[in-house]
Amino acid sequence: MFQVFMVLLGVLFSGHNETDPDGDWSLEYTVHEDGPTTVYKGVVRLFTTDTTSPCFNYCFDTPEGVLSGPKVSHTPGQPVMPFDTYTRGEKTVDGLWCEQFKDDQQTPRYFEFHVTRTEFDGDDVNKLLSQWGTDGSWDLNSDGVVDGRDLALVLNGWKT
Ligand SMILES: [Ca+2]
Repeated sequence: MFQVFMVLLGVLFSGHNETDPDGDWSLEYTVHEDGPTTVYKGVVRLFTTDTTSPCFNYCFDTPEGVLSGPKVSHTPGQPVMPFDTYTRGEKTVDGLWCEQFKDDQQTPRYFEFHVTRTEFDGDDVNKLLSQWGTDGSWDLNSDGVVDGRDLALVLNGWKT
């Protein structure tokens, strides 16, 4: 029973730990579903074990959809990706961060990005209606309320 619970928990809220084979970086992040949106949140650390100019480069696998970020941040609605660059592919997000270290310091960088589906079905309408009038996860156009405008977006993205 406990194992079943842990498996379920793993599906709903999965934690990931990755390290670079060369020891340049470590990456910890979680992935969870919030309505039509998948939320990726974590931290990257660079290390100077073997080099004074370590590089982080990692490709996240994601669903198809629109890339965005948390509503509350320095740049509301935009991905929080404090790296040198990041690239959105069809089903990936690729981050790159290189740093020159004078000594053995390491400054962690925290990131968060969201991927929101653009294809919907009947189940989604029910979920949207259950959040009607709130500022829930089905506020697809990010105007602060789940209403007819969001329903229109769901109908626009109807899976055929
Ligand atoms: Ca809305």
